[in-house]
Amino acid sequence: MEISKETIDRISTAKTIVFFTEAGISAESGIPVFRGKDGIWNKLKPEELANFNAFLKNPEMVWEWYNHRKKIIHDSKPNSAHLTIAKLQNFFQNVIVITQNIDNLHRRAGSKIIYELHGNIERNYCVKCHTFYNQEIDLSHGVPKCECGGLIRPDVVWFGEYLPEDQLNAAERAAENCDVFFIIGTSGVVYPAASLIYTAKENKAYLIEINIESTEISYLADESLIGKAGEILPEMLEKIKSKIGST
Ligand code: BV8
Ligand code: ZN
Repeated sequence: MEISKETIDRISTAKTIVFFTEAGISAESGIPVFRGKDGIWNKLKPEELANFNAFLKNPEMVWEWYNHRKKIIHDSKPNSAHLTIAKLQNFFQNVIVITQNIDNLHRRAGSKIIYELHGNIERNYCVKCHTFYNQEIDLSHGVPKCECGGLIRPDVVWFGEYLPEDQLNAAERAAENCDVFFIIGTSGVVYPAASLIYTAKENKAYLIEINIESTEISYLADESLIGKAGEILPEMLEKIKSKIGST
């Protein structure tokens, strides 16, 4: 993979590096992405699944979908892309992950600073009293209910719902104050998360896109690397290590 000298220089001299990641970074862990030929949403539309009204109308179907995804995630492992991002913490002052993924793979890979913009599939809460239920959800007795009688839902952000303010504000600050901003495995169409790319650009960060194809935001990147994140990132780490002379 041809990575420009400018890119290696910019990374090697960076103090703060942000990794903005999406479904594509988890594809090599066996977790299906949303769009594209085998995307989850080919079968069902997002509005039928990832939104609160769909949940109220048919909580069984929505829970079936999330439990299906939980099983896939439970059996998956962080791939070399997640692991390389975690390793980079040993070489740079600040390595920050901003993810739209709900699969917890960055945390399992060892990343320390992670802003989860769209929640986390391993957490659940009662829609009525907001009590958290983070043990495995058993669907054998129908839709899980709280002691107060309220429905229990996954702690993920659905379409039409606000992102967690603390995570979004922290992500904004990171995008405003970083030297290098990686955009990995996203089609860049879901907002307000995608607006962080423009924030990083305005802050004069060096933007590096890693994707298996070019996207709507490729024009913003200072370098667009076409290929699998799990292959490009480990190769990039080797080039950086030889550049900064660490063993
Ligand atoms: C909201 C959690 C305020 C649930 C998800 C402008 C401003 C604000 C809002 C909007 C706006 N325009 C439209 C909206 C509404 C909406 C939106 O953005 N719609 C889109 C579809 C146009 N946004 C919202 O509703 C957000 N909330 O705005 O609140 C508000 C409140 C009330 C009223 C009005 C406004 C909430 C959005 C969050 C939805 N929740 N996930 C769950 O996961 O179940 S979104 C979900 O879909 C993901 O989190 C992700 O964000 C998105 C999918 O995107 P991608 O990850 O990019 O997936 P995709 O398959 O498209 O792409 C994968 C990429 O990887 C591809 O490019 C592929 O080439 C690449 N790839 C594949 N393999 C690899 C690879 N790359 C590298 N290596 C590989 N191996
Ligand atoms: Zn309750």
